[in-house]
Amino acid sequence: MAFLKTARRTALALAGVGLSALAAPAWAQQSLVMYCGVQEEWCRAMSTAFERETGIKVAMTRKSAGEVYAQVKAESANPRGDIWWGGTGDPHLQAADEGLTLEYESPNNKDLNDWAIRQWGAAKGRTIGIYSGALGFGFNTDLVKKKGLAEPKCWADLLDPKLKDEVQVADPNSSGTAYTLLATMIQLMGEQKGFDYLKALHKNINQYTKSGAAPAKAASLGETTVGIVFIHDAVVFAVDGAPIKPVAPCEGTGYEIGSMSIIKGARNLENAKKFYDWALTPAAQALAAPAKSYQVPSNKNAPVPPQAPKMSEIKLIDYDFVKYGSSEERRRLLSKWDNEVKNLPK
Ligand code: S7P
Repeated sequence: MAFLKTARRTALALAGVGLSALAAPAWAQQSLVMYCGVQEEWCRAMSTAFERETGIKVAMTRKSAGEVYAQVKAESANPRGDIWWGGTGDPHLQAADEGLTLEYESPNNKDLNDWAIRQWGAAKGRTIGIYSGALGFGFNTDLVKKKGLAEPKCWADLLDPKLKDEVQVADPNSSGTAYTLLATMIQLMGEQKGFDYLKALHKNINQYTKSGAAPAKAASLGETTVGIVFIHDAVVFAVDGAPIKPVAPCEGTGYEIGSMSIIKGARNLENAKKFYDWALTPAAQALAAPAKSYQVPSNKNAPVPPQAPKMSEIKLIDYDFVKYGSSEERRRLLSKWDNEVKNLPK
């Protein structure tokens, strides 16, 4: 009897294995879970084009860079995402540092700009540069005129008491843009003076938003006078005719290397690699500009959108991606910002 029961259980188990073995690969071949860190329109353009070309169904979610990092970390025991595409490089580097993402060398690496490959080297192959863009701000030209203010040109100008409650930026915990601001100020001025700057700026901040690009939209709509954003995010609204002027600050500024990583434990690993290789091609990178995203692409043969701010004309700092993307440093600076800046009375 006992033998019969065991035999029946084994037969059922084998049947189960047989079914799932048949079903799983067919399903897996057709899907990809993508965590997307850029603007919704570009995320959609990428997932739709990839689906069309490969027949692989993409389940895409858009989130800010720090939020995707937090999600990938929270899910690390049971990963749900396959590919993390876009968003500032620092959280990708932090994830690489913590072993949350996978080492991969694409055959398309050979066509990429040096800065994209340096990002890959810094992450020991666990992330790659897909675009770059400089940090700055955009101001509403109508409001500046109406308030009788001089046009802001420098980071120092944003501390003007006349701009009290007139500057908007995101929260660096959720936003890669705002973390880039934090790391930029420290690299420009040193840690003490950088934090002093952020504390003084706090007096003029009307809101710390969740998403990094939101202050550009608010400035274009006249909901804030100044929005600190990546310059290309302000250009989007200027190109559309909104009264916003993008500025590359006179003291110099930091920049991002927008990145892509394969999530460790990806259930659809082969599809993630397919997406990764495809996302590095000139054709895939050319999808940015029609989706109103004006970053500089990492593939040397991809067209640079004419609207993209000219990196060679901007005074860029020598941004230390390894240091500011390291797990320890990013965690330390975010907690210092929470303790010393965010909750300061105004
Ligand atoms: O809008 C495009 C872009 O600025 O968004 C990414 C970035 O992570 C901003 O979003 P969050 O600040 O909300 O994280 C940039 O990589 C990209 O250039």
